[in-house]
Amino acid sequence: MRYELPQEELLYSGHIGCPGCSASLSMRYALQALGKKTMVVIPACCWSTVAGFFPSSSLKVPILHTVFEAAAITASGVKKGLVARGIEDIQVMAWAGDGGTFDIGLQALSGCAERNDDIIYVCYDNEGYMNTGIQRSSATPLLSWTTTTPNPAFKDTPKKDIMEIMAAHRIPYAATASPAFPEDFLNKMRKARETQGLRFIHILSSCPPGWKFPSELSVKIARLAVATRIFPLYEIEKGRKYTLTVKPQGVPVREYLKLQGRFGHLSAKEIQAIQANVEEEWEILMAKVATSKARCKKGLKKEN
Ligand SMILES: Cc1ncc(C[n+]2csc(CCOP(=O)(O)OP(=O)(O)O)c2C)c(N)n1
Ligand code: SF4
Repeated sequence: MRYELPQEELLYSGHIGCPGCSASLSMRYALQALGKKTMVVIPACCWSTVAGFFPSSSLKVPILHTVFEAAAITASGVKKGLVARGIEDIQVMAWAGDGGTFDIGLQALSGCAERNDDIIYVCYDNEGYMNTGIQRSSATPLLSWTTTTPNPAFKDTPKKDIMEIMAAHRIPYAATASPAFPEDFLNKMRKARETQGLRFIHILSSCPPGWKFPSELSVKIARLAVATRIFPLYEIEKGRKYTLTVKPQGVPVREYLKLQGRFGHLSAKEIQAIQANVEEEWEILMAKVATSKARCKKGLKKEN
């Protein structure tokens, strides 16, 4: 069956995102799923510029720009303000980079998650502070080059597991998504739209200048992140029920790494170590999926 994307475009063409920017493709899909009745809150990040400068805009829905650390709580305030005025049918979506989510916005996000504030929070994760010149964030993968982890001092700690942090808050819905899998992406955004409370979507956003690859490879690299199991596509409901939504092919990780200049220095031994790490993380995730299935069968899911 051929999958048809919704016709309505809420992102104008001609915006100033780099060619091949996955974060921009993701915004297009997110708004196609959520529709016109959406307000977007954007902290400092690449998307502050891609959204355009007042009075121009690259979006056909309202945007509120906010400070770097406050995407979640600003979105929450906007939602509460709308509800106080009797306007209940607007989705408020925070749209932040990994720097604004994994690092500086985490406290506000944790507060909103603990209160179960009624917003959709999307982190487009390009694994670095790209807008200010490709500095490392806590989402930058192990052994990656950035301008603050230069040769030979590459990143020496692993990527922070933001999905587990969100799961620990027992929020109603969390999911990973990729613009290379539009059907899965749109299904998750629609599911988020139909859910109440804090919904968190983590999108891996391939970034040609930051990851050092030609822009025409962006979707291929995003697809390989899933196929290699570096970025599995799954959902977590109420912090307990894990569901894999796309079965990865299990392509060797070197196929993903070799296309990106930020990993160009890796030795065969280091690639092997990354492969071993990916396999271990995959086993842990699969164990959670299997446990969820067993719990659901036993009817224990009501405990949640
Ligand atoms: C408190 C504060 N510190 C630093 C900055 C400068 N700044 C603006 S955008 C940015 C990087 C944002 O990185 P990320 O959230 O990952 O988004 P990306 O640029 O990668 O899209 C930084 C450091 C700021 N605006 N406010
Ligand atoms: S630097 Fe990366 S995230 Fe920023 S606009 Fe360009 S491609 Fe997109």
